[in-house]
Amino acid sequence: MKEKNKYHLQLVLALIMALPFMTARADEIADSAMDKLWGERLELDAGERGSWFKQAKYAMFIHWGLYSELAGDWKGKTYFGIGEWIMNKYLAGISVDDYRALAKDFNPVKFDAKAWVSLAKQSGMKYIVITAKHHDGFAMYGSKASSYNIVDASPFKRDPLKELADECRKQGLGFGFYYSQYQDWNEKDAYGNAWDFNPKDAQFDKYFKEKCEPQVRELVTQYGDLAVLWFDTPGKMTKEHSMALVNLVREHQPRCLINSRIGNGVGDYSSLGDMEIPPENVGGLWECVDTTNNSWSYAWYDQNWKSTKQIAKNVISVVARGGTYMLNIGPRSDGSIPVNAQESLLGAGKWIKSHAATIYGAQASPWEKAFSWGDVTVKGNKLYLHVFKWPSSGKIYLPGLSNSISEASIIGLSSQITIAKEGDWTVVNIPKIQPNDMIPVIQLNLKGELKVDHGLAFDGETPASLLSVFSKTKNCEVKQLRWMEKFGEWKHAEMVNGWSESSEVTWEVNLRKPGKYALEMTYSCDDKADFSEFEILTGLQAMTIQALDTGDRTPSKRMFGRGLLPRVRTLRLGVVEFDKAGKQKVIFKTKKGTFEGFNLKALELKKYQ
Ligand code: FHN
Repeated sequence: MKEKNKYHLQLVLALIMALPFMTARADEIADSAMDKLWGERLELDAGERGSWFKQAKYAMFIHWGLYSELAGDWKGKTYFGIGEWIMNKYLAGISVDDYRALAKDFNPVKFDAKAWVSLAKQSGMKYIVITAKHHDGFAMYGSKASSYNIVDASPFKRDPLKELADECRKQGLGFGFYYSQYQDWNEKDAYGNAWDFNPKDAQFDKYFKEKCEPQVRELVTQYGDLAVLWFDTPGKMTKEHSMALVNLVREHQPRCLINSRIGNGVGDYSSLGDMEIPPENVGGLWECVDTTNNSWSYAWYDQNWKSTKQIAKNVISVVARGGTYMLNIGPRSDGSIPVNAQESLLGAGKWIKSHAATIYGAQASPWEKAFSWGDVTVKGNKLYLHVFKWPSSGKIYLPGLSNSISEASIIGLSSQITIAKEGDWTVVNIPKIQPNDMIPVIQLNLKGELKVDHGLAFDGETPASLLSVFSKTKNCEVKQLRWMEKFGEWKHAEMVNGWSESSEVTWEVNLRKPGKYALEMTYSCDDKADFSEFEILTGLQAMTIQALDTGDRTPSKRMFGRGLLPRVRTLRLGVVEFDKAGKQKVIFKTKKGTFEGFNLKALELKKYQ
């Protein structure tokens, strides 16, 4: 008994001694785990106020601030990742004094509100959201609430956001502000800066009342009608704080929409994770935010520009899942916009304008997921099949469509299209050679009310992804894994994990024709799960396969010593044979080994050739 008490005392003492370190660690985790700061994915709906948002579908996001001047470099060193975080201790860790000094040289002489708005407009975007204040705390507009702003602290002296707001109105685009309400690295009383300030001394309410609220009041009262107030990283904001901002916006801008990153579930629409295009249809009012390259703000080394086709595809994919795509540009500190971004945006804009009906106001695909050849949007009785990969067979197979088709055409072209029925499959016969359009769109006019069986299907010609999100799981679960390969640049994948000896994942797939097919697996795996065995039951087969280590790391240096860095790869598992068409089960079961550390993204059925 005595021994036990002594042991308890030692344990308590050890815990007390470890407490400061544990707390410091908790702070670090809190401000590094950006994805945790987003909050949960919510299904939100703004009712009638959201109707313009449902029509708009495509917007421009702009990250522009003092960080644009550094462009990813500090004192001769390049910090790879998202440029607007360069001040943070996870990148250069710049002191408040050193960072504030940047304002003296911020002089965007090439800034041209008219050209920026024209770019957005010609790109097919319907509104612009720009950083009024990012986490660095510097206001990019003339703020009376803090002299740390572009008019008072920089040689530029002008208010570029006023010029942009006016120009948007002139050119008929919506306008909105990004405002970082919780993190302000310039303020000791706000959150985020644990390298200059002690987070334990922060009096958040003081910062909130003296800077955050007054600045949001300026934004909602001095820039005319706003389409959107875009808040970010709500972290541990209380509901009272979130509501105070909501009320402020509502009082002065009753039609303005607020995104979910206001926190506490009080926004009008949901912002999914950064750079996240979901694999399944998502309900409610939502957006996907993404960038033209990798960093949000300008970074000199970041040349990973999305192509014209990639941008158009992303717009289509987001609309086909039911959302709005807000695509970011990072202008340089002189106000110029990188030409590569401009070219791709304008190219995509040209395509969007000539296919406007398939995007603006269009609804999500009734199949609720993409096909490997492309994706579908809907308007009234019209289906729009956007063909990303033109099938050389000259056939597109649509599963489970009950309607008959009164008219079929390729938008903007006079090519011949015929329709045939093969059981519950609709066969769209198209020219074997892709018409002269970056992404051709086939329009099908339907008779009667749209009715689709949206279950998984495999046409035997184009690959079918049996994604984990579309499976039924037993003794395991589908979870979204998020990781960054460069700081702040998020990757997302829904994976099955939490395996045990009795885990089972089942998909039901509608097969168009019997035959032999190749089966592949997309997964990630660490060395602990290396060699573990799984059984796949489908068609005439019972196949045993072995997982190979893909090189997953936990904790990973790239995740700042926390979290997992998955290395996703695709492995060809073998050949499977089906002796009949129609709905079949594909069952994936654990068999032998240590399964923890194995993440299954999808199985794929492909043509066996
Ligand atoms: O931390 C910010 C980041 O810098 C950028 O502004 C993105 C855009 O969605 N939001 C935060 C991270 O999610």
